[in-house]
Amino acid sequence: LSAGSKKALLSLSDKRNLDVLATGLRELGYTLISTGGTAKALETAGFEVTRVEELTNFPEMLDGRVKTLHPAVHGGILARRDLDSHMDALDTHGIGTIDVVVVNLYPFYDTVTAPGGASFEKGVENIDIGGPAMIRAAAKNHKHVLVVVDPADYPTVLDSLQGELENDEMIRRKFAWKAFQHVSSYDSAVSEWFWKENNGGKFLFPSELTIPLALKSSLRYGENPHQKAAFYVDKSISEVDAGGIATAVQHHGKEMSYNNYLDADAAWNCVCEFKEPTCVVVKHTNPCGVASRPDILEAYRLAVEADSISAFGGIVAFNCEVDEALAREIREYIAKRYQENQTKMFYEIVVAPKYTEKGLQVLKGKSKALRILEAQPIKKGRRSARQVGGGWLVQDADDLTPDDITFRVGTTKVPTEAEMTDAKFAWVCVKHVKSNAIVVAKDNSMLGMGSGQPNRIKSLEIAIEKAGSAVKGAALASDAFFPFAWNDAVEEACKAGVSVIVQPGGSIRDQDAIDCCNKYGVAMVFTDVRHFRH
Ligand code: 93A
Repeated sequence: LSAGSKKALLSLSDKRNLDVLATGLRELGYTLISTGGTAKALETAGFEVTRVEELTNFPEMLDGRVKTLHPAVHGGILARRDLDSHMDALDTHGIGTIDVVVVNLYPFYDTVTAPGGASFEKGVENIDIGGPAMIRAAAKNHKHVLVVVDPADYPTVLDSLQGELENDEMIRRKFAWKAFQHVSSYDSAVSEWFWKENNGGKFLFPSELTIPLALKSSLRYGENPHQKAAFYVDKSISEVDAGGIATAVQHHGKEMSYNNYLDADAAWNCVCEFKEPTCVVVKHTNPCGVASRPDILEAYRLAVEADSISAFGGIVAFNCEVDEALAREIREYIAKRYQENQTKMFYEIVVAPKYTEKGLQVLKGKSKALRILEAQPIKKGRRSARQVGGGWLVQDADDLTPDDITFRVGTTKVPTEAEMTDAKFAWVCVKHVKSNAIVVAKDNSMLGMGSGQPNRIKSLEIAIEKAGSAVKGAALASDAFFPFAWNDAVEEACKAGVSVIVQPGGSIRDQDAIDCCNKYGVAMVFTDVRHFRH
């Protein structure tokens, strides 16, 4: 092992993106040092590797329980390069410095949560000891050693190892912070698992209502400037798999605020419901425009037009790539309402799963402010938590989609195929609107919505008013049942001219609602599932 060359120690259970990392490190002149499995994977991929055993002059022993727990490894990581006494000690013992440490840990979560479960012994065997020791050592000595725990960071890491970034202490501190977080959430999962096992309980994590949290960032302030705030991420699923707004990459724009995160989350969760190319516009956590079209440009225009006044200053989400044409449309589109004074639309955030290079460039444009997020769909089976005075309410996320439920026709009039499609579209939208929620939709576009009113009929009136003349022949969805029909919400919807109403049912007056629809020749479809969003 040549004394002069820079060295990177790689010990990885999750070997994703290993070739990207190894290629980059080799190009930068690093010698690769690895533990057994990682070394084998590197050799198979054609890389030259030094095995840890060659450093320690010790074989990996005790079935791998002792691989890297050795002064030749930990001395090489922990030595202060700025202290002669440390460097002399390395010399005396023939130990070389290690400059980059890339480790991810035994898959403890995945093992103990695997379908069918795992034995206690198997859980114990998957508690990583040597990995966290190296991560903590490298993070402690971050001034001299770059520590990496997340395969998603490899491209950034490679950038940070060259040019003027190479010795940027703040970058190194950021990686060290992430490393300590990684180890601490790993250990809290282990301790929680022991607690459950000791108490005879099954470790149901992550479907059980336990959320291990790790600080992601502090925020400038909370909902209002006088409230301090921070953002914590749910560590129950590895960061690479988690998806959702917490793991979104911000390509551009002002720092994300507390309210930005809330709104971006609402927009992203809603747009991810749709399979067709879809655009969702959100204002204050409520979707005010939703449209699906094969042509995403058209979907975008329709989503904005649905309520162009509210769209101003809103969040725009897409479930498909933003290319140059779409980016131009986002920047240039002037909604009808603003045509007179030629005001362009202004948005707080654009969020999408992907951007072309040109698309990003156009979106960045002249505006420094626009926040551009790249997010991945959130995994099903997560939990949501809300705070109440002195405690937290935790529940499974509302993951139900139209594919999971049966749409049961209750009226004489059976909806046409197109009307049923409209009903389902409205039903998906209404799930994302605050209760009491009413949505009017047609042809895969939301035409109007009423949200957050303490009185269902008020929400309905607002939705119908927003839809205007387009309400005729449209579908109307209600997040919960109608307590009254005659002279109330159902009759008002019928009189407004909707063709189909979709609702969960379950009221003692469901029959009134059906009778009322029958009188007006409107179809009523029951879902037997409620979508409250309080
Ligand atoms: O069993 S350990 O706790 N003892 C160790 O000394 C040790 N050193 C690295 N686990 C240890 N590791 C872990 O092995 C790493 O954290 C990594 O997850 C894994 C990589 O092993 P391999 O390269 O053989 O696949």
